[in-house]
Parts: sequence; C-alpha cells; structure tokens
Amino acid sequence: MKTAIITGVTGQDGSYLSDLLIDKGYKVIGTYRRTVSDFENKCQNITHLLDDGNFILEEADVTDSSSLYRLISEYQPDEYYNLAAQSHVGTSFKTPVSTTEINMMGCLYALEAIRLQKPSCKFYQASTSEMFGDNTQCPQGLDTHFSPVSPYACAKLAAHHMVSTYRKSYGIYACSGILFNHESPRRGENFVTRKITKAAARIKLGLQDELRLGNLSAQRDWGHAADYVKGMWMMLQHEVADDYVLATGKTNSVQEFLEYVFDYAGLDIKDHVVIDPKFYRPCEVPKLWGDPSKMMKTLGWVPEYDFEELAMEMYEQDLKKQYFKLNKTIDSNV
Ligand code: NDP
Ligand code: GDR
Repeated sequence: MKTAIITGVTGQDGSYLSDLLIDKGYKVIGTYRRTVSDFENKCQNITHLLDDGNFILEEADVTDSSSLYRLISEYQPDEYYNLAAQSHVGTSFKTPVSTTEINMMGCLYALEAIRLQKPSCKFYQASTSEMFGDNTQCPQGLDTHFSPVSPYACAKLAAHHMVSTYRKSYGIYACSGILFNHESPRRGENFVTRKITKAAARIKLGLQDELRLGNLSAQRDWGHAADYVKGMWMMLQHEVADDYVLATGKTNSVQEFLEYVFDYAGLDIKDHVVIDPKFYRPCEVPKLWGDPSKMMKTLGWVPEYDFEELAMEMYEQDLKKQYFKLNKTIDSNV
C-alpha cells in the first residue's frame, strides 16, 4: 500500500485528490491547519472521508518546517502533494508577505524535509498559470516566458524554480504541474465561478437579489478539478520527473461564464449584476489559454468535462445546497 501526504487537504484539490488516491488503494495523510473557524465548516469538502480507515487527518502548517519534518519522519511517504497555499490572487495584494511565506517557503521546507528524511519520496508542486501573468502570447505552454504580476504568482514562480533546482541538483523526483484554472462544486466561494453559481442559485430561490463583480473581460482556461487531480497523480507515475501544463486548450471570459450560468438559470444579468471596482485588482492577468499537448501525448491525459458541463454542475449543486439550507430554515421555524 502506498502512502501519500497531501497538504491543504480541506481545499478543493486536496479533497478530490484524496478521493482519487483512496480509490486507488493509497493510505492518505491529509494535513489541515487549525484556525478559529469551526472544524465542521473547514472540513466540509472531506466530511465523507473522516471515517475512512485509509484517511488520516493531521494538523500541520506548511510555514512551520518542524511539522513537515515530523510528518515525513513518521509516515515515510511514497508521494507528497504540496497543495497548501494562500490561493486567492486578489488577497495576495493585501497579504504579500504571508502569501510568500506559505506559497514559496512552504514548498522549500517540504523539499528540504524530503531531501533530508526520505529522498526517495516523489514530490508534486502546485504551480500555476498565473506565472504567465501579463504575457498574452497564446496558447501558453512550457516554453512561454513567465511574467508574474501578483505577489501570489511571484511566490509560486520562486517555488517552481526551487522544484527544478531540487530535481537537477539533488536528484529528488520533483514535478511541477502548471495548472490553469480548475473549478468544481467544491471551489472556494470567493473565486469568481463559484461566486457566480452560488449567487445565481440564491437569486433563483429569492434569497439574494444582487451580484457584485469586478473585471468581466478577463479570459481563463477553465477545467474541472476532478480531471486535474488525475493529472497530478499521473505526473508522479512517470519514469522520470518533469514539468507539465494542465489545461483544456480553450478559453472563455468571465462575462461568458456569467452569461452561460444566468441563461441556464433563466435569469437576466441586467436585473442583478453590478460592477463594483472593489473587486478590481491592482494588476490583472488578461488572458490565460493553455497548451496541454505534452500532458496528453506523454501521459495520455484527457479531460472529461467541458466548460458547459462544469458550469452546469456547479450551478445545479449550489441550487441543491441553497434549497436544502432554505428548507432547514423553514423546518426550524415551524
Ligand atoms: P484552496 O484554496 O481550495 O485550498 C488551499 C488549502 O491550503 C486550504 O486547505 C488551506 O487551508 C490550505 N492552507 C493555506 N495556508 C496553509 C498553511 N500555511 N499551512 C497549511 N495549509 C494551508 O486551493 P485549491 O485546492 O484550488 O488549489 C490547490 C493548489 O493548487 C494551491 O496551491 C493553488 O495555489 C494551486 N492552484 C490552483 C488552481 C485552481 O484553479 N484551483 C490553479 C493552479 C494552481 P485553510 O482553510 O486553513 O486556509
Ligand atoms: P484567478 O481566479 O485569479 O484566476 O486565480 P478568480 O476566480 O479569483 O478570478 C478569475 C478572474 O475573475 C475576475 N473577477 C473576479 N474574481 C473574484 N475572485 N471575484 C470577483 O468578484 C471577480 N470579478 C471578476 C478576476 O479579476 C480574474 O480576472 C485562480 C486561483 O485558483 C489561483 O490559486 C490559481 O493559481 C489560478 O486560478 C490559476
């Protein structure tokens, strides 16, 4: 039985990756960090795993190197997926230092712990298309010049280079997956797709009237998280460690995502959507459109979801959740 450590297991990708690895017979050590917010809410993406005998939840902070040393020494993992991050690009402009500590140093601490305690452990780093920044040369691939425009992307780019340095200098099996945006019903509620699907569901049920958004012209290559975690795992099963791009190869604007969801829900954008400069970023990434050809040719990765299926699933799941909450409130009032 293989053992994998997944940091950031309560997040979107950590939860899908846990599902996949447990299904494949792994023992999964998922890490979360304690915060004052209630445990149940924090663990909502992994509630279904908490009683699984092959899933162990461990407390760790990736900026605390000792917690990573302890985990690697105790569990002697075969694979380590570094997914923990301050992952909100907009927030990184307000918290550049802690974002860098988590997104850059968190990666370095893990690489060092592996090098010193279990050098045969394979390492996956969650790199990002944000590293291409304002370079709009499309489609973006492994040869595209990086041009980060946020503290988030700068920290991720430093970590990205650290990964290839550990691969070349120390012989660690370390891969970076440069992943383009991927979403799902488990996506955090302050990312634009989920903000839109949740708001559309609430407007439909009469629970909300207005949706305030920022820049609608940004274009993103949006895929489904379930497809992307499969790609992460495939990268670590190849004979040699390498870097890859995971993307759908198609791009859509935020406006197009909004239109699709509102049309599907039978709502009129003009009646509900307000542009609020509060959600503009000091510097924007205008267009992301990835080239996944290496991933497809070398590893045989093929995404199962398309843009419309993704948007539809997210809206339907939000509608169900909001309907359930509404009925619970009505029940408790009668
Ligand atoms: P999420 O924001 O959903 O999850 C991030 C996780 O990291 C959360 O569980 C969070 O826990 C945890 N975390 C944050 N800080 C720390 C810390 N100091 N120590 C331990 N855990 C911490 O992100 P996603 O699942 O969407 O993304 C996974 C990774 O992939 C991230 O690294 C992200 O930057 C990267 N990525 C994501 C893409 C996407 O489109 N989703 C695309 C490209 C890259 P808490 O609740 O405590 O904050
Ligand atoms: P992104 O995702 O920054 O691409 O990073 P996000 O959904 O936050 O923004 C996408 C685009 O939508 C515009 N936008 C808004 N964004 C948010 N969050 N809220 C709004 O109200 C809003 N209105 C318009 C943004 O300006 C942006 O152009 C995600 C994260 O998962 C990163 O961790 C990951 O590395 C990248 O994707 C690839």
